Amino acid sequence: MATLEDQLEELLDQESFSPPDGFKEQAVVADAAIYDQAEDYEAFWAERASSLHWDTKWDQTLDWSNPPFAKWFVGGKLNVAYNCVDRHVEAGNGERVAYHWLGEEGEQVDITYADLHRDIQKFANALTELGVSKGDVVAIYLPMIPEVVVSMLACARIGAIHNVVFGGFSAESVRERIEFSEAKTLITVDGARRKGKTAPIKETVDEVIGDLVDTIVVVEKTGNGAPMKEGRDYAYETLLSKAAAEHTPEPMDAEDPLYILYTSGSTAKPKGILHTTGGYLTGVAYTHKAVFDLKPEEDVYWCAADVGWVTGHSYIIYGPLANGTTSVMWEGAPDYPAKDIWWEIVERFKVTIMYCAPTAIRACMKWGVEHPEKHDLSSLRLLGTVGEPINPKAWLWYWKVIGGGKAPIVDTWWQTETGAIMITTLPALLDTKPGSAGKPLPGIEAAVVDEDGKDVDEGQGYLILKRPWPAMLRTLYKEDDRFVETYWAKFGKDTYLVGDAARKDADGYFWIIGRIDDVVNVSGHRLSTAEVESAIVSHPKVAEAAVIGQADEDTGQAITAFVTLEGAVDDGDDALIDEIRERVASRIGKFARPKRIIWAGDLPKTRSGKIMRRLLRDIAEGRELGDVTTLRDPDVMAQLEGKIKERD
Ligand code: 6R9
Repeated sequence: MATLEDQLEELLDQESFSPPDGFKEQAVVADAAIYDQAEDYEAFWAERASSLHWDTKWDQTLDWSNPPFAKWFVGGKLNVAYNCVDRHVEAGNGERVAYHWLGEEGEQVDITYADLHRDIQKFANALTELGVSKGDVVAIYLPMIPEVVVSMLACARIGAIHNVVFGGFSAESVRERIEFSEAKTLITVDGARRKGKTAPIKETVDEVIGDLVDTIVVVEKTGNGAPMKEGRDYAYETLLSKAAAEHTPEPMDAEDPLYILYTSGSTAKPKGILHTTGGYLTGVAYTHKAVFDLKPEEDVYWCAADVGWVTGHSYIIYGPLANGTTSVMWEGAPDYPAKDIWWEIVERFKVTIMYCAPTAIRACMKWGVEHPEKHDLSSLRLLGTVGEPINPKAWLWYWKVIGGGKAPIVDTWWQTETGAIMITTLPALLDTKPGSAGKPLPGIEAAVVDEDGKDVDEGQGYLILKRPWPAMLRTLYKEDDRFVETYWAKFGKDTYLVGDAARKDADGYFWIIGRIDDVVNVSGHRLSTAEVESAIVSHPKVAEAAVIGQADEDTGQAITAFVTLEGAVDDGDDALIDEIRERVASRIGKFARPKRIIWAGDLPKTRSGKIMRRLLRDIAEGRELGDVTTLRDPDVMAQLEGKIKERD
């Protein structure tokens, strides 16, 4: 029998994959006419918005009279928390599980829509009592615990703007984001569990917070005796137990802010992406249902991201809840208590739809098939990825090993800024091509353009979005000028500059190449780091690779590849270097062959799993290392420096 490697190797030549038999017949979106119908995009989005509950209907679908400042569903009023929770309870679905929450030590809590309804109302009352009102910013710094859901929705219920900071960020970053957003209230936790240890979150926050906030609500989760300051700090449970049970949701204007989420830009200062109420909820509810082919009564959906990223906001919280979904929420890491925990979760809850990042898939590949093979994954019927381009080898592994070759993969391209998925394959309607995100969703117009903004029919260039869409960011919080300059200056005020390079193929499929700054120029040949990486990892012995353009006297830039090998093997030999270079030569061309290959035990990644190529460029070119504070594991850099010295 052919080994898995052989099978995957063979599949690498298969250009596209069709939905499995019978998929279309049962799909939520099964008629390709939707793409044409959505050409009248205002009417299309108005129809999607109608599936939400509006207290007052809008009088104008889109006001684009002052681009790039869009207003959607002008004059409409609605409440996000009401739409995500109350209306399901009122429809008789209160006993449906919203989240199967699983804690690191194996504790399971099934949280129903009625449970959420009860706690959110109480917490909304408690926040109001504490003086938080409509339009105030509330910072949330919580791990993956049920209280994070309640906190976000309680804010939405009273019209406060939440500013969630990913739990893996340092207290210093929290302070900075509180300062930028002028939040006066912080919701945090006494301690956060991670891989068997407890991090003293509250204590660390206290060290940097000074008198920046007036109020801190502390979820006493681990009982680690965190310090509480009289008159400023309040225990979440105590507040809840004292709060009145009923709360009337605040009817919000469609354009009232829902949240701010900070994300990195090309300068050091993070950008405060601002999302509003009606358009955002319309965008996430529709895409969640259509892209994941969601049947709320049957599916068990699991997005394995963290709520602190936009993926968590849109596809753990708002999209799924708006659709009345039953989700899984996992507190911990993918390799604790063991490397098969993800697959144990899939088996235990009979997960039908799974959504995660390519970096996680590559980690699982590296750990080996024995972990998923221990579990029954047959419930899975749809798989999704997000966050970075996925190389065909990881795609095929996900498809074959996890999906058993019967679950379509949706590779979803979008950004914090876009709020919702923009480019992907509607699973019943489009074939998938491993490595391509697919086509713009109905209602979305994307294009690849050249330096002058002219459409590139087939080829590569800047990825842009042409029409306003409901879930788009409205501005950068308190930085309107930066908003205009960053996204709308290069090609004009009706063309959103994504910041990614992409290629469009003859079938109109988009292949995301990577951030504009991840493009390498070798002897005048434009190359994407992702493209070269993909070629390198197609070698059976390679687990992961990061490619950078290193300044080179002869060729302008030359390619340096940091390569992690499969299994326990640490360093490769010269023969393997030749094989890898040959692979790249045969897949892309000789000019793309890495000049230097450096064996890396691990790669420097941000906490969201993005490889920090900037740091790799710094060490390859012998520069002082830039800021490493956002790395998941700062030690990786020291190890790599050692490796480079050894070689040079
Ligand atoms: C949702 C999210 C956005 C950037 C984006 C692009 C990269 C995201 C991708 C992808 C290729 C995909 N990206 N999804 N690249 N294929 N399916 O990740 O938001 O953290 O703001 O990152 O991530 O470069 O511009 P965010």
